Amino acid sequence: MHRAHTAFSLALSPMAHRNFATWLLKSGTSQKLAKATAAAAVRTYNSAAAEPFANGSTATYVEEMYNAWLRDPASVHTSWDAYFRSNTYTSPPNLAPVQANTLPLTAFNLGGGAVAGAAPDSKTIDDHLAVQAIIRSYQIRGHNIAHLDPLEINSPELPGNSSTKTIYANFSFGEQDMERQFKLPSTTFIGGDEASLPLKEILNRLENVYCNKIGVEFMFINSLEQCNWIRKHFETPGVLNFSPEEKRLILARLTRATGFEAFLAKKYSSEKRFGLEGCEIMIPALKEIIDVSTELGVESVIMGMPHRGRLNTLANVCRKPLNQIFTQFAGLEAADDGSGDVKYHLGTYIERLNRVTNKNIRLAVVANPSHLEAVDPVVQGKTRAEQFYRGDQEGKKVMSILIHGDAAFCGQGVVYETMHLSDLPDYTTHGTIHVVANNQIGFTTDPRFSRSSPYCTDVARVVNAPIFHVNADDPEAVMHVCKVAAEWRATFHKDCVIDLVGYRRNGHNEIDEPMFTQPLMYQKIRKHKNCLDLYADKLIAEGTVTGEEVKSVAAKYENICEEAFALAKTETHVKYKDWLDSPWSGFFEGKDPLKVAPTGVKEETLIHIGNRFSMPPPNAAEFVIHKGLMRVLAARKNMVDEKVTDWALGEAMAFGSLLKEGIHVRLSGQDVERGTFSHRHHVLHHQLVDKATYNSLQHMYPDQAPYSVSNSSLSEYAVLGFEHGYSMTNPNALVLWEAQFGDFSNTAQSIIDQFISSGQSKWVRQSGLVMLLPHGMEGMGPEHSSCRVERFLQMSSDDPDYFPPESDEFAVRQLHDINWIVANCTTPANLFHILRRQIALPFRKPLILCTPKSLLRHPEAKSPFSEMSEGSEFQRIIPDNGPAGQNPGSVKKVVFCSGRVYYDLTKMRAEKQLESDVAILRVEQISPFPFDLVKEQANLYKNAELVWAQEEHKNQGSWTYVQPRFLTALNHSRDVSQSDEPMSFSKTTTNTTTTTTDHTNNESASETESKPWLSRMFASNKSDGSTEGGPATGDFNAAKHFDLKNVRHDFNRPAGNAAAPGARISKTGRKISYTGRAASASTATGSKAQHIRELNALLNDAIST
Ligand SMILES: Cc1ncc(C[n+]2csc(CCOP(=O)(O)OP(=O)(O)O)c2C)c(N)n1
Ligand SMILES: [Mg+2]
Repeated sequence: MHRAHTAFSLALSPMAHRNFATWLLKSGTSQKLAKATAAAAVRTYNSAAAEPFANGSTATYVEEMYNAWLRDPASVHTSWDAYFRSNTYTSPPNLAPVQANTLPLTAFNLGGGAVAGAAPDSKTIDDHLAVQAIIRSYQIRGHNIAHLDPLEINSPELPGNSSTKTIYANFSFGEQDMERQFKLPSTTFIGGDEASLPLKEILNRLENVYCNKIGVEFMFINSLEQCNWIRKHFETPGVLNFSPEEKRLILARLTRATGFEAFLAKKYSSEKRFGLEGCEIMIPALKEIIDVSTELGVESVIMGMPHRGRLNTLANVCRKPLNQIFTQFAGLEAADDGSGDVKYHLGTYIERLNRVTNKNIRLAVVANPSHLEAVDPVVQGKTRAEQFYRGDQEGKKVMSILIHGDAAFCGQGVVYETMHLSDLPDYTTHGTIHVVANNQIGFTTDPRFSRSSPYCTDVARVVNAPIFHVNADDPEAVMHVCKVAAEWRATFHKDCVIDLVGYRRNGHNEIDEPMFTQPLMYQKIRKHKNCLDLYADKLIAEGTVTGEEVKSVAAKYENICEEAFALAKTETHVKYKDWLDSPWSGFFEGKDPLKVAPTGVKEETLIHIGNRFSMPPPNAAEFVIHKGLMRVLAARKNMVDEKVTDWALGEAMAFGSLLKEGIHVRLSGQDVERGTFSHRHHVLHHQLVDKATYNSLQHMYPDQAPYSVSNSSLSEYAVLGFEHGYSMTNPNALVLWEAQFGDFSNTAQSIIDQFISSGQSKWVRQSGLVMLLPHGMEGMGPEHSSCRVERFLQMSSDDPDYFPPESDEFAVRQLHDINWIVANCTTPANLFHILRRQIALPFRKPLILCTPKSLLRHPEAKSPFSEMSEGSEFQRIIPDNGPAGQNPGSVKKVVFCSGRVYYDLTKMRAEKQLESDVAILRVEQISPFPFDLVKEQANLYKNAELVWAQEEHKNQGSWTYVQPRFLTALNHSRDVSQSDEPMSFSKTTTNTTTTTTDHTNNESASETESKPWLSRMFASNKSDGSTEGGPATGDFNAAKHFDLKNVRHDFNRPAGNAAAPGARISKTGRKISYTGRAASASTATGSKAQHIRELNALLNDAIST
């Protein structure tokens, strides 16, 4: 199209006019060709470009001509010029034949009346070109008219008519031409061993291949090799022939898929299960993909999928024990901790023998939230990690399959973002097979209102993935497509899409009424036989199976279900662990669950890493480094000599020491290799040689673990999800994602909310992922300032009113119990320790780390090696070590703060010469809140006023999180509780006996009974004295007491003066006041002057006594 347009827009040269005036005036192609051949007869040129049209028979040659003509129309033979001007030529270069077609032109004479060996007449050439164009037209547009829709709502009325119109409207062949023999071009495989076929047969075969139940969309692919591969796999005669055994296997699998849904419908008629009815073929389809892939060497398949057909997939693809699945319907109490999740979200991991290939296979279905498609990048990250740990560099052993709903696949942007990772060196999983369970509806909305693209799969075109549309009512067509998809992936290691076009027999879920919104569609569906019956009828009719066999296979499966159902009834509890998608075998076993390994390292290790990190590549003489970087390296070396570290060096020390200990480190995000703020420089670039780089952290020790640092695509959602998935695979790795600026992390909010903050609670799955979020109000305007730490803190699950029992294990116990860690470190040493602590912990928790911008180069934000060497550790609170700290009794004011504002505060304190009067304490680990240390410090400064100072606005930053926790810490007691359960990581629990997701007031008595928290709320006061002023510390469970009196008290408690800075007065009189900016809708002001004015005001307020 583009080419044609270019051709037309070229101005005709006068020369061209002279030579081709007659040509252009005539309309028929044969006339044009006649002229062209005539011209060829009288002119001879040496160069290829000067050769006439009729001599050029290879596509590459034609392409050459075309390019030459584009550059200068006069440079080619006049006949070529005329041909290109006629706009007949549209073929892109990728569609030229693979090998040179050396066919002499005389070969076109195939009994069309011409004398053998003689030059063909122009009509013969013309007709052959027309046939070629028709073949190509089928390949390009056949899918548009293929019979893809089982309901025939969107199918063409008559294939003949449609083909004529869509495929070859521009070419006219009559009945008399149908028996004519045509030479087949090398761009088609329909002939098999035949070099030529009668036109009728050509059209028949093309019609069958491209316009029947399969629609292949592939001609947009930029690779000729790939296009030919696809043509071959669909066009070769006989590809759709199945043996009777294969047919029986398909039937058996379809029977199970259908039987499973029917069994659930019978036993749990009022339960939501998001059945697959209308697209049951997806189960045999997945099995076929797995069979073929296993045969081709794959040993592990990681799948991501939404609600639809999930239980069926677990049962019949993964072969998860049916009784475990049925137990999920029983509404049993969980045997393990956590909130759990609904049954159609849970993950699984199974290792089993593939009976078809007789090879062992591992299948994982990754747990996923309701948020459609959010699991896609997570699956990719997990797959990538598994490939990495197995040394599977080409994805031959581990692969991913992503299953999508039609509406979500085209509607959710993360699909596009994930697709764009597919070919990036550090993110590729070497080909994903996407399967769309296309039921032609999303909830109540049909495609006419839910997408602007013709297909729901068009997003895949951007990465040149072939798309195989197939009618889900034709099991054999589906199996063929799946086989090709698996072979495609194994051959090219690129994504491809299977679009299973089916329908949805019921409503969105089994309780929904679809006739409300899609009456006509559902009238059709009601009359439509299901796929199993259609296929069984077909196989019976052709004699492959008998009716009795069909019935007996179905009955056998029903028996299996009944047995499992009986077994499920004997279960008393569900176990979330049975649903774990990423077991870490050996990680937890034999470990003291509360013992943290030391994070300090030998000084010589620091020196070694520091020296390596500041060295140019070993072949420095040839490797030309930028002068500015030479200075950076020299400055690093100076620091190492002086035994101090800045931020970048501290981070490198953490990475380097972990790598030394065999811990794989992976840092990913936008521009992380250099670092947004040009401070990191992990990858040195040869200034003269493209792609020649050096990464010193990969060369610290000969036996170190691998280090990978990767600039990512400009996506937060997909890349954060990817790294989360990566972190799930192996606990012995430090996986970090860095936001360019912290605020951009909100485009990945679903990953944060649905996976990172709540994954452990919902799916008993841990992750030690680190999110590095540049944060700090530095006058850069509303964006680029705040990572919105308040949001992360709001999702922290430590109870503000509960002071856990004090013991030596206080800190680690808190970490163990919380959902994630939120910190804002002010020193490189603390950064070093907190990163190392991620691995030193005997469990894994995500770490949300606010990171600095200006502090990266701040002369005071440096740490001596002594703070990182053996015996040192992470400091949750950094006390005041100056004059105030040394003489706490006389301190008038204690300023608690977190993050970079500390340096502004100390500067202001020095300016005011209040070093002895004002103590400044840094809360480095904000969550879980260091109750014990806050209490200890507050007690130390007995007479001082306590202030929380923050640079963020009052409704932002840490204030709303720390305020109630300060009160609890200062009183050293539990204040007033709203719940007798500790706070939870995930919003609701899903086990039907413990909670409800329906927040209506229609609580029946039985509901009250089934919800302990609710019944306790209305129970009589059974106070054991642990309410107001109750036990300061003690047993966690005892301290969870709760009664109505407390609730009332809490509801009625004055909320404090929100407008004025300050003050919730605690019961013992100790209070913490707020100093800082007023609440605001925006994160920062756009004006630098205003920023400075506000900052000065808050510093003054905070420091003045
Ligand atoms: C991000 C997101 N938005 C909205 C929803 C609510 N929702 C659940 S299923 C559904 C329809 C999905 O349609 P489709 O992708 O075609 O899958 P189907 O249910 O038809 O299998 C919607 C809108 C959701 N789960 N996730
Ligand atoms: Mg749908």
